[in-house]
Amino acid sequence: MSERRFPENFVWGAATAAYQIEGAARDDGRGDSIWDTFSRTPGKVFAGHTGDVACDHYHRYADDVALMAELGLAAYRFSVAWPRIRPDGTGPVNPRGLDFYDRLTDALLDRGIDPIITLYHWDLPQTLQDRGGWTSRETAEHFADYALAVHARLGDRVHTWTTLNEPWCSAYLGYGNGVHAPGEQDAGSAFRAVHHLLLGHGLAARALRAAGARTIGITLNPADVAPADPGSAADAAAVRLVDGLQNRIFLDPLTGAGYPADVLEHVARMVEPTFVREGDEKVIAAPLDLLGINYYSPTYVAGRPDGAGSSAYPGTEGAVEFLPAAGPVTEMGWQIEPAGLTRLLERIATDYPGLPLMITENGGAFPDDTRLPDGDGRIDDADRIAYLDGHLRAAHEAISRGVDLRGYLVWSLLDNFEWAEGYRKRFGIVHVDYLDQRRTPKSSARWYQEVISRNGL
Ligand code: PNW
Repeated sequence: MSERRFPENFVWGAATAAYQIEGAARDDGRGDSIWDTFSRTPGKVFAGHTGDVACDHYHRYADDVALMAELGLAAYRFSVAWPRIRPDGTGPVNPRGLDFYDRLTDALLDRGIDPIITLYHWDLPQTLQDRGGWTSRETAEHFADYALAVHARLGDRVHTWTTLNEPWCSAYLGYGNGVHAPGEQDAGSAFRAVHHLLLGHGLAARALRAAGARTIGITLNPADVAPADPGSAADAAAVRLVDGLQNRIFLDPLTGAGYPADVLEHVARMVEPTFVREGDEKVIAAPLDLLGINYYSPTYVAGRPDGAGSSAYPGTEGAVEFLPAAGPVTEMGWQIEPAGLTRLLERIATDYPGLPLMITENGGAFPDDTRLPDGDGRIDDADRIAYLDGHLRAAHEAISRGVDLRGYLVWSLLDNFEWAEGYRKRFGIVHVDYLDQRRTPKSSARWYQEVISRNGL
């Protein structure tokens, strides 16, 4: 196979999220988040797993940073836990919570690793949920205040700030189908949440800019949506609908075009969109320096005029069918199709020109738990290497077609708390033994180390 080199200064890194790795759920004045409440509610998370201990990264961050340095990472994307910074969501800042991220930031910089902060990776303070959470407009304002508090402490050293991780998941899985915290199931709530998340992003981006932040972005999980049957008009309509509800509902307002008319029409069938106030779209369109893209799998849809489909999208019940994966899948059941990443990157670069892109998550869960370290401590995750290799080739292909792709962050550095799946799904390039917290780099970590050192495949 021919060699593929990445552009000079291409950023190689790894990503995690606070609730998935930190543990220390009650340390140093941290308040509860909606994920604490949700995971402690029987029946919500596989086998009753919680993030109480997770990878104990809160206490082991120094070793984890040493591991990142060993792998040669240039950047590390982590999230800040809002309930550590403002345990009640709105009240006084908890300096001990900020101290942790201060130590982590310094440890990274000491090793020459660039910190990329995500301000919200799904752990809303429970007290704010008690007041409506993201269905409530005030949450957007509190989010901007919280963002400023983090920036005030870390802004002298951290230069890349992303506001939200995957607001699609927060809104549709959290408030629409209830698979994620806070577990609400209401289409209207899901759309209120979309708007207030975007508004929170815009208010935070504006505040961060005024405070001097250099690079401001947001991470989405846009989908490469394709029809089951390219010749079917019903499938084409389903593609348009899902593209609207997953991609354009976020990307259009973020880039200044406002909400798409067809999407607003769909929303209005479930809830009167009076929560969209005059001037909001201008706030949401705050200038972006970076768009983070999380990609795992392609999306194939079919229209079901008979109403017999099944769908996670609020208000599409019955009208859309998501096709079961064809071909190889990861342990999540997600279809493996690297070409979908090329298509997605090209589409975004074409329809939303001028936005620097970064792959802020890509990776796969594979059944490593059946391959615990053997005598010589090796975990040969050849399937993960094949997945990553294929997607890096796909990313390289997009670059060669002119896409302004600045970096790639693998999901994830460590095996961790995979939300509703608990610890049974492992995405790490580093194995975590949850009994003794031992870290063991898998073969994929060594492979990635090689890729980084050669800046190519
Ligand atoms: C993303 N879906 O989550 C998150 O950003 C990570 O925290 C997570 O661990 C990773 O991907 C792997 O799941 C998603 O159901 C969760 O479509 C669910 C979906 C998509 C993304």
